[in-house]
Amino acid sequence: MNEFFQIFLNMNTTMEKITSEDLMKMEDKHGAHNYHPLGVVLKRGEGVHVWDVEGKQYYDFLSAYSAVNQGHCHPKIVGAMIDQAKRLTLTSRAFYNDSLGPYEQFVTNYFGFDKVLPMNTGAEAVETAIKLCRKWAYEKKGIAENAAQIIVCENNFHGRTTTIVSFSNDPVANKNFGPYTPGFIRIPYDDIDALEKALKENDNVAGFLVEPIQGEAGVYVPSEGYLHKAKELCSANGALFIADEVQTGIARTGRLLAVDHEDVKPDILILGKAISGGAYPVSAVLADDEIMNVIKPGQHGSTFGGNPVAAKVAVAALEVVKEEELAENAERLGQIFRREMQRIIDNTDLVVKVRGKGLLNAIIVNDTEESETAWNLCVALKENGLLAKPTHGNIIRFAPPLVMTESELMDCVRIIEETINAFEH
Ligand code: IF1
Repeated sequence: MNEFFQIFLNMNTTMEKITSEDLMKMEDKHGAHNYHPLGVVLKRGEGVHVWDVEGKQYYDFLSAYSAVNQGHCHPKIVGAMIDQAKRLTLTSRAFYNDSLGPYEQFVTNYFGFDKVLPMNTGAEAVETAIKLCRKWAYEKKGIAENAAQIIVCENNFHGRTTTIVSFSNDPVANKNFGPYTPGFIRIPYDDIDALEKALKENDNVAGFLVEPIQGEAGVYVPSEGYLHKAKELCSANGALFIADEVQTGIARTGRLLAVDHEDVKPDILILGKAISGGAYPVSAVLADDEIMNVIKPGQHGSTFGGNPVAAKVAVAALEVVKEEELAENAERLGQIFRREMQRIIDNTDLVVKVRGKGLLNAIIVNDTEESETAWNLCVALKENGLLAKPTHGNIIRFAPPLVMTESELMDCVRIIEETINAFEH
């Protein structure tokens, strides 16, 4: 037998013996400790399910933070990726490629904007929106150079770059990462008076950057009418309304976009995560010509942004959302889920509240933010075959893939109920 083949065989047999424990140790030893994962090592995914190294099956109730809305390894999305990967993966934007134009036409029609600026990650798209907003403010609104301000909200989460963590008020996210980028005004979320005051009291406001539902803050849904009024105030004061729909977008909350619940069209729309169904890092910034045309050649870009694989994957992922009516399913199953959680809450003192929209929901555990109760409950849920992650010590986010069926959802409700009832705290 060929020597190399023999080595390959040996490698394969050793690989097969590797346990979850070994793999966790490997990450702990060789990887930076910038995460604290739940103790499960996943090896395979299909639809609403994932399997660990030992073959145990779980329902995924995180969906990679709402990136896998279309379900794990959706055959249409993976198929599009493989086909394109075999033909052409990257040209850079120094040349045209035959996938980008069709994608740009498709995605702008899909969301109703003149133009798209393609990027890769959510944070990059947020950075792009900030740059676009500032440039628009200087060139169209006539704000003095370097004076533009962008209003943001308390407890925001928009990503991890230096500028984005500069306007976060979470010390975990920004302590010792200074000096911070200036030019941001932070106001309370879901407070329309605070927004009006900030717009009136500052002459140099370029825009208002907001999450339609605050994800990291604990799935905080603003009062009805907030987004609508916020957009009106922005328009009246000549400030751009910038919606970060990286997490809430693409059917997650029961509509294509979370702003659709209030018939709001953002001036700048930021998308990421599920625009690729979790198959590939794809993000996008959408705006009409009047805004987008302030960016000229050389002023912004990315080696991978708008690459042919990303373009094909995004078209397939967005087609799946419509073909499989994922927004409608999220809306319907979300109602059932919150009703069932409320029924459980009525019969336990461990959980006090459920909130959310569509299939972006959270339960609030009866303990302090500093407690480990939510974490321990997630460990118990994992043992019972359902994966979720706490946000803060007393909040658990529940965000399954949107391809879930009603009977699967009821099976998950049963797991959650049994876990809560058996949980000692
Ligand atoms: C991590 C949370 C979710 C986002 C919004 C931009 C980005 C995100 C509204 C940046 C990213 C993530 C990233 C993930 C944890 C996570 C998250 F818990 F922090 F809040 F989804 F729930 N805008 N959200 O939510 O996108 O650059 O990551 O592609 O591990 O940090 P990215």
